[in-house]
Amino acid sequence: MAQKEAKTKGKTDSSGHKYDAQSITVLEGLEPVRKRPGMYIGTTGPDGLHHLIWEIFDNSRDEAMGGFANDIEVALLPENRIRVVDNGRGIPVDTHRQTKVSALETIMTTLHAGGKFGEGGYKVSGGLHGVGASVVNALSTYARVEVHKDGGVYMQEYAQGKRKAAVKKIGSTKKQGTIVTFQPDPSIFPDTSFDFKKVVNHLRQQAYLVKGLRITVIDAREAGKVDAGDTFYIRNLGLEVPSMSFYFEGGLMSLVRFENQLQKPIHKNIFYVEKAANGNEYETVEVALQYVDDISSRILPFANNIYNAEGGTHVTGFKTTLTRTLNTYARKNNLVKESEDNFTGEDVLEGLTAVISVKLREIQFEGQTKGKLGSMEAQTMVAAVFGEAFSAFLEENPDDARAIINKVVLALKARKAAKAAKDSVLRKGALEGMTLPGKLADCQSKSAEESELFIVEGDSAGGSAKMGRDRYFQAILALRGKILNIERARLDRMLGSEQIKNIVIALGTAIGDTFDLSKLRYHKIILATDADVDGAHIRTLLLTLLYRHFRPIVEGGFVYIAQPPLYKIRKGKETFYAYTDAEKNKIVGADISVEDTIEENAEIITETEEEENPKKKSAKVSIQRYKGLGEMNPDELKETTMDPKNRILKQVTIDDAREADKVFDILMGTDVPSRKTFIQSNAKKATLDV
Ligand code: 1YM
Repeated sequence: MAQKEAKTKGKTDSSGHKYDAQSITVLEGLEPVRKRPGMYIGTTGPDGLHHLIWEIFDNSRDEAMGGFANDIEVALLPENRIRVVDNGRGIPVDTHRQTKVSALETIMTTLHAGGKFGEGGYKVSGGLHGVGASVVNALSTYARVEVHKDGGVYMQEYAQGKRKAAVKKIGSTKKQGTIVTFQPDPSIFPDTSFDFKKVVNHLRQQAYLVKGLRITVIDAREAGKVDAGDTFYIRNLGLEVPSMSFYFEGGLMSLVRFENQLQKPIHKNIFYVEKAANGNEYETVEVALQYVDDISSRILPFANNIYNAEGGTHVTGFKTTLTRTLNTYARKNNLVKESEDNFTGEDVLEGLTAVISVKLREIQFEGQTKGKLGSMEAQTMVAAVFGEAFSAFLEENPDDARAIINKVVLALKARKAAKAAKDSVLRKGALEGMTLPGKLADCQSKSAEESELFIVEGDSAGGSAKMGRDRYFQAILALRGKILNIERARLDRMLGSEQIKNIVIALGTAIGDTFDLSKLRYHKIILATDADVDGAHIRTLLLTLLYRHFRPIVEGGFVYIAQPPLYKIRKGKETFYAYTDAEKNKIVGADISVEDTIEENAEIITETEEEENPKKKSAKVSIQRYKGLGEMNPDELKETTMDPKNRILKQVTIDDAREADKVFDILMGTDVPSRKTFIQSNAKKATLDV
């Protein structure tokens, strides 16, 4: 049963910041977490699963931000276990006055327990952070905490959030720190397998946010049984497994440099400021920025080290201050004519890479996801700290300043020219024409909520899709692949292309200043391209188009990628479709290898007869690999890719689209070396796939 105790407002002890078990407040059992996991971690999908790591990691990171730790290791272990280690003070193990149990146990087994929220604490908190360990514990089949503190090693184990026994002293140590191991509960998470790349990307970002903190990520899942034994850091076991270590002296400045590594900076010095605001060392503003030769902008905002995908008050403060400061500087130094218009917010953003990180004691987010910062004081803090430092930067670095102003002036001119051009296009009615493109096989429903638009590569797949669709709610727009060759045309020029125009008209939202999300004609835009290099190019182009010109459609979650099967497998009388190689192997039986016998155009790749494989009963298996959507007949396409009952759709996130935008730049861009490596490494991948 959930046991609730009276909330005893945490009284800080006289020293003002030393916390012990007594400062923990508000206790509640963990049942609610297992009943409604979504309330605590957002979702039980991949994001929620990875959130478990972030929660434990955050406690280590907070310890580092307090100046008590500088070395964190996160290891992915066999059986989807995670092990997080830090060299901080170690979670307190002394006994709690109210509960008569150790602080460690309280933190691990009760909700809302945490000693970090009273006054005088060193840390800033993102709301739930620091209380997350119990949530992770509740959602794990197994968890174990080992604390090295004051010469002793203390240990406690748990199952589904319940302790197995009291905290035990299991040895002595010269080390100091905390080791948390946990195994997510498969009855809560449909898929408990972690994505190493996702973990690496998140932790790299965190390393930028905490200067001087070393973060190591290790993928030891393939290492056989990992017995850490007395080992504190797994990396000391000398396993031959993938691992990465991040350590950035430069903090956000390093992050801007990283973000710009494939870009061409237009000025040399990266602007950087880190300063306490309000004369309060717990409330800080940190900003780094650099302009590159590009039209899109990349702003990465963080509040208390939490990434805010939807921005918020800190971003507002930043943008208005950036615009004001650049206008003031340009006028003061006669870099623009007096008669010229002021730069707008849009002009000063072109080509900008900026990272904004604020730390606040009390933090408010809008919505549950922490995607948007709501704290009003962040706006004034950023305006004050950034405004002063950026003016000084411009004064002290006149070469950088001139390059930036020139770029912004160019953006202003381009904006005016584009507007004039668009106005004339609109006058000609090119986009407004009521007539939908002939290429579009529209659906009957007029309700956007239930309507879907399949953008299909190639006329032959388009034909199959038209025959296989449910014409009540599914519309088909077939693209002729070659014209969309992205190596040929720049995106801006492509807006003049017939094909792109068809997409724009089909979407119904118009483009640019007249864009109106409420006019979107389909709430599912489904990209169906082939699983080959050309298909990937076309998908990149479409995502880039959507990212640059229809971002709200992506942000609204209206864009999907169809996942056609890779193989059709006949096994006796049954037919299976496999969407991945792993699935194919599972269906076929792992002992049958077909890889070696693939022929370029062979439909049936292999047949395994009983004689060849006597151990297998009735192993007559035929495998057909689909090279493109056009190879499927209408029924197959309907059954596997279009019918909501069976199909798999991948929802495109803004991160996916941003990634595509980057890839597009590499494919199109002026940076020949990275284009070369990109194409080479992907060519390799492409041949591996076949
Ligand atoms: C691998 C996970 O949880 N490290 C960690 C957690 C704590 C401390 C140190 C800590 C904090 C404080 C004092 C304090 C936590 N302590 C608490 C509580 N690593 C990991 N390292 N002493 C140690 O906040 O003042 C919650 S988390 F509540 F006990 F203070």
